Amino acid sequence: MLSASINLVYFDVNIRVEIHKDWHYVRDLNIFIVAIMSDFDPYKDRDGGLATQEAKPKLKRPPLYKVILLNDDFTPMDFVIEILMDFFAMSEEKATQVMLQVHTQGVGVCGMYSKDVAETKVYIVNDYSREHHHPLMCSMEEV
Ligand code: TYC
Repeated sequence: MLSASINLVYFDVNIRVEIHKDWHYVRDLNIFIVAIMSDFDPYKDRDGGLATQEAKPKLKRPPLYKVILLNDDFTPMDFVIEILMDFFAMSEEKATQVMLQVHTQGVGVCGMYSKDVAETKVYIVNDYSREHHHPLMCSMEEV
């Protein structure tokens, strides 16, 4: 059921007009504005009662990647802790926990990142380890 309201607006305006290069004010020009406001929505139900549903935008969050460290028998524990603190912003306590997790379980998670950031972390950790002649291996996995 439609409901409607009619608004009647009346006001006087002064309009400036140019006549023969002179500006004149035209007064008492009466203006009526009639606005009909209703709840009729021309975009609503234009399909004549057929049930339709708007397609939901298919937006997916970009996948996250776990950056992981692998255990080996040669890399010094202190070096692994330093890596976790410097490249993964961990406190010394947290870095020690993660290092021990890798040492005892074989693998541990350094953090979760977008693909680009994860790839960069893996690259800098492996590069830094190689530069220091340690066999520490860092890699990534999609979550
Ligand atoms: N297992 C190594 C050792 O006993 C320590 C270590 C921990 C190495 C974690 C790698 O990702 C690693 N010195």
